[in-house]
Amino acid sequence: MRVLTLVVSGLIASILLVATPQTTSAEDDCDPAYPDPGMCIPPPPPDLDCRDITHRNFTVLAPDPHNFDGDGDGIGCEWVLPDPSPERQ
Ligand SMILES: [Ca+2]
Repeated sequence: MRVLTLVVSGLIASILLVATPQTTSAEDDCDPAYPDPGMCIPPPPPDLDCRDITHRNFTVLAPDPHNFDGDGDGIGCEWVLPDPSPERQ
């Protein structure tokens, strides 16, 4: 009876482990089209735009699922708009 209790406890523990969301696989969700160090952009969905991320001028490989490299030169989000804040004189 003690053995059965141990087996059941083990099964319950296993089920709980499996049911617990894994947070350590975040890097596995990085899209290989954006391989620069320190970058981790997940593949769509959702489709992201440059304004949705903080990275600029990063390497983009085909097929560029987010279309960060609109002009196809292999560099993503390099068309940063000028700072709209007025210059102090
Ligand atoms: Ca580009």
